[in-house]
Amino acid sequence: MTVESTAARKPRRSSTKRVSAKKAQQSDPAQPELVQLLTPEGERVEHPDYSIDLTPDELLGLYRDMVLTRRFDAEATALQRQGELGLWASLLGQEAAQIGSGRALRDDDYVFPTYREHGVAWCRGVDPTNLLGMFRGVNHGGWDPSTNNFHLYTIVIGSQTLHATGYAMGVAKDGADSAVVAYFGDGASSQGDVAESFTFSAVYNAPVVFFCQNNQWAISEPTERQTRVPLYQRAQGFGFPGVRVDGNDVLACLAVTRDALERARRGEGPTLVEAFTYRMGAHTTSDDPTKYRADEEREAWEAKDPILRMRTYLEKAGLADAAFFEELETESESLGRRVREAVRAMPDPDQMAIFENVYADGHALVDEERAQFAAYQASFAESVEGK
Ligand SMILES: Cc1ncc(C[n+]2csc(CCOP(=O)(O)OP(=O)(O)O)c2C)c(N)n1
Ligand SMILES: [Mg+2]
Repeated sequence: MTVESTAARKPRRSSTKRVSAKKAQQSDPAQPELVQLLTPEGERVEHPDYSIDLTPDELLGLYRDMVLTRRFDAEATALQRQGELGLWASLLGQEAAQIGSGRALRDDDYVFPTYREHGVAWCRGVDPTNLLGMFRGVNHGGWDPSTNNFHLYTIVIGSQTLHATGYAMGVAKDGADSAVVAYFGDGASSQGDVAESFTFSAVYNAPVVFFCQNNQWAISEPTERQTRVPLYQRAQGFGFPGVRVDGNDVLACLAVTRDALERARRGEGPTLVEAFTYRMGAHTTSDDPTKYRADEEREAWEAKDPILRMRTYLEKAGLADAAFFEELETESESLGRRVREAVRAMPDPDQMAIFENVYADGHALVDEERAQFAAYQASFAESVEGK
């Protein structure tokens, strides 16, 4: 397939429920390109190109996923403040983007995350306690990527988009119909690696979905320092479709990601999804956002909270009663307790273990460094004995 044949084609979902573009309620006239199925007020709206039809249990499940992910994230932030973790990168505010896209995946799909994809990890079945070892400094990752098709967290900004592209090219060569998702941020979109992965995936028609969480900030740099055009429009120049979705709307994120994954499975190549969202907390626990952004901005986004709007919708639709929310609260608290206890019980690693798994086989430089470190450690024992 040529690049031209995939160029700027807007993905469409075959659905009997589709309503005409004119009839569709556009809840945010200021952003007509934003795909939305649930307004900030919790009102269900239709979109001409994307529809979704979920059972009550599936809707409750999405809400539960978001609540438990937020609870886990809050516990991790508290554990860092108590000195139990060295660092934490909170996903606060991005629950809908991650749960919506994460629940669109099939088991055989493969995910390449950044360091903030705790909600996607949850959807992949990675035990949350396993995410914390790296942030406590007791291991290099904490889970086997092949068990849940969820790669290790990647700190080198944008590099995972290249890994995802290469992996997706391999999937296509195998003749499989699974797809790959590369998560990255608005700041990462300025990296050369991301531009290269866009080019390669387009010309090789790789089954990859580029899922950009535009949370408006790259540490202290706002999105206007990354781009002059809306990020989703970048895809057009590379010859594949881009779509901007309300990243605080779990239903729209699910529908749009599903559509992009199906497109990839059909052999129609990559899609860029820009989930328009907001980082409600600090970049990491080492950051103080009050130094560079106004409180009013955060307050405006609080009104668009992804969990609150889903709760309003569930209540209004009569899908959840007080007992449901109470049970979930109890479940959240026990998750928090389990995570806290698991982190505190994590054993310190053998100090020499840091040299393991650097390379698959032996390496002269690593051997040299291991020997130097062993001698350094031994020097303490000698000086204690010599006294
Ligand atoms: C190649 C590289 N350059 C710089 C950094 C330092 N750094 C860590 S996070 C970050 C900002 C990333 O912003 P964005 O892509 O928007 O993701 P977010 O943290 O907002 O989720 C930077 C510059 C890094 N980790 N890797
Ligand atoms: Mg960002």
